[in-house]
Amino acid sequence: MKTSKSETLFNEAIKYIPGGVNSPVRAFKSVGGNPLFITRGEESKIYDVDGNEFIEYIGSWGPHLFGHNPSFIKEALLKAIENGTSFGAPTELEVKIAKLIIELVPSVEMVRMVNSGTEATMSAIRTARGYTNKEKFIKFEGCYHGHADYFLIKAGSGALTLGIPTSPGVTKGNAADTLVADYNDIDSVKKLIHQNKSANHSGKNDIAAVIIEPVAGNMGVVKASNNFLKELRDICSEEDIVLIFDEVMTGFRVARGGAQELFGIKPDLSTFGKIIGGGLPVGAFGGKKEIMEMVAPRGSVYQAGTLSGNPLAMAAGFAALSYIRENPEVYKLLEVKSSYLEAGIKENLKLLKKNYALNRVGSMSTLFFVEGEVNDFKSAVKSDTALYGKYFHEMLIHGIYLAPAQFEAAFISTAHTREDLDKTIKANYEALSIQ
Ligand code: HOZ
Repeated sequence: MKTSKSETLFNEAIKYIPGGVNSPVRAFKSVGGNPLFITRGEESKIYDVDGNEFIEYIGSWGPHLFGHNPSFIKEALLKAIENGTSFGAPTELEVKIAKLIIELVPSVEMVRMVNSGTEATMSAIRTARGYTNKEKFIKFEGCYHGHADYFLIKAGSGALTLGIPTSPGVTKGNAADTLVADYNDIDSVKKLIHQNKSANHSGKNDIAAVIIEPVAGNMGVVKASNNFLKELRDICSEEDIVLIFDEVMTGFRVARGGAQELFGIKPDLSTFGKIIGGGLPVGAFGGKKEIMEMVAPRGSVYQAGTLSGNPLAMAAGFAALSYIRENPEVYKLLEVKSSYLEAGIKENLKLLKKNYALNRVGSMSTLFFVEGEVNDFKSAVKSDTALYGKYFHEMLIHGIYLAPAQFEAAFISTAHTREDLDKTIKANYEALSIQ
């Protein structure tokens, strides 16, 4: 595979951009080698500067539910751009997209648009703090909620991959407000609440929120158990703690109404990103009216952004969400494609006598290079990341582009064809056989 143009660009990039990239995971650091510079995406494929073509399973880390550059999003964008790129003033489309999100996700009664998942999660935490008048919050080891200081404590995704789950630069004060529980372990949550009450000497907790990825995508795909989430919901209600589902990855992806629809559990607040912007930089947070009415200018919790509700981003997002509303069969199609790929890989593993864990929820999946089950952070990090690196490069040579890190998800789109999936299954067999 020719990569000389990507190499030249990367050598240039590292002089001007930290690590040569604008987001760490894409630098290939954990799998070795240099990143490929992409020129174009069309349906299930991307193309790099050296002219290589790949069937890819990142989909810009989730948003491309319909593959790259679908015509209905492109048309919506071209139409919107005729009228200007940004006003910093309200537009009709913001009202329409808010109504649509509320229709698709029943727990959301009011919603605020932001520019990224990180903004969504940090605004949700601030709102929960304002609402409860409490300061601390609980997150789970291995979950990633963006890069606000207080989330970078035992975080997943790039922070985990690069060995900096708790980042330098995070103050002791910030870290002290973040309590960390174990994923899928309700006793660890109960223990933290109990300890917090004892430390307060008041019998009352000082915990504003519990934030969780109901299907974790940032330690690889790990599904929360139904019981665990139900108990979490009950505890939060009993203890006056705001339950936040971080659905930045899962929202509108694992089901029309996100993971909360799959589990049948209503969080108090939800955070979204990715698909909600149809591939443009968008996030949102929303939930119970009573809580969302705390947000300025209706309430006193400050939250703002010039580019929030940007007309181009709203046009792409509205096109994506309208498509989902009008074509509910999208999720059946994704399930058919995803289960086909899963069955093919499982068959390969069987033939090769490798008992690796393959976790899948809808169109998100992770093949962990560890034998046995992966259902929490501790089992996820037992994966052999060096082996994953070899696998990643072998797949690349076979024309399959996966996440350049073990602790991420693979995303399927409706644009992946049977031929794409068969090629992927064949490549998977060959890549696994040489290990
Ligand atoms: N944090 C993203 C993965 N969970 C990666 C973002 C990127 O590199 O674009």
